[in-house]
Amino acid sequence: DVTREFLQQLPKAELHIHLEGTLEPDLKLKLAKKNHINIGQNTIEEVKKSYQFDDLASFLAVYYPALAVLQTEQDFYDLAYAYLLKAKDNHVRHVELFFDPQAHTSRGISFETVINGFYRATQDAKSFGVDAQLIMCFLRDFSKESARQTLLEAKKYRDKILGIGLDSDEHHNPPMKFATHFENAVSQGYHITMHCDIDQVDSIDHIKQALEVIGVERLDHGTNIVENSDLVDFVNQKQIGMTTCPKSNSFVSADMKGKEITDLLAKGIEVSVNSDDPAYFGGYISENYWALAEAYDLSVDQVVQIAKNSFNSSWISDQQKQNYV
Ligand code: ES4
Ligand code: ZN
Repeated sequence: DVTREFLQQLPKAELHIHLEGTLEPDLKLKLAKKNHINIGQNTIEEVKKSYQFDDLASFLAVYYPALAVLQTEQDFYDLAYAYLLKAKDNHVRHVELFFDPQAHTSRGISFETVINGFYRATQDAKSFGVDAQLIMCFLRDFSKESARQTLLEAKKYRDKILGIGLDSDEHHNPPMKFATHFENAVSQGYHITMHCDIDQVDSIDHIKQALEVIGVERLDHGTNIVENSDLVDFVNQKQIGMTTCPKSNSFVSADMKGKEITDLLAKGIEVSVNSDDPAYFGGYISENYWALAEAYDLSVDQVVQIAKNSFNSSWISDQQKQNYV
């Protein structure tokens, strides 16, 4: 039977998690105090009470301002290191971590401070068996010019960044806004992926742009493809990985989209299960597997397939994949 324990011990890859979304209330308060930043709350209970959101926009309005507590390279290190210990606990063998440099450079923190802190933590995680890589995301509600500058700044750290993604507020910010930057990223040898969040006003259009024009290798969320059988066929044939996040879905919409996730899985699509912003959405990766498995009565074969998909759609080398699948 599929139990919480089984899911925790199952070796997994995590492909959709935002480092900024792993900032737990206790570290948030600790950093606020150290850096003399007033975040409006003084206790863990107050911080948790401020987590009131029911859609993407209301979530992001809570999420981004609080990042002000991150100031020094050590702060970024501590944030990533705390997550990587949790990854180890969850038997995550390989993780591809999103980070949002513009959420920090826009408030006067240097790109160098951010990347050096995060990268050093990924190197230290090797000692306890977690292989960690970084995916730099553009904030899609920022300008094209800001994204261009961010990609330029990343050049100096090319060997420390595995891929480029796109996140934040999707409404009125279609993939095509950043098409030239993704083309540039591919020419620099980065892998590419992007968020196509659930139930957006223009979900199908955005997914088409991401898949057919920009040529992403994965879709983050993207479950609205179920509305369009041509897109389902496309994703299946091209083996596009889909990184789904059940607990996140439950927060920003009415349900975890388990029907969509299990339908796509049954069709043979490389669906994985991930935690998105676990400090905000109530659980790390094993809890996301459990939420889906419990609600949809998944079999051992199904959850093992999801874990295999997570390695297969990851950007580790084919040789490294042999160790896991
Ligand atoms: C995010 Cl749930 C979600 N959607 C888009 N961008 C994000 N960044 C962090 N969490
Ligand atoms: Zn996400």
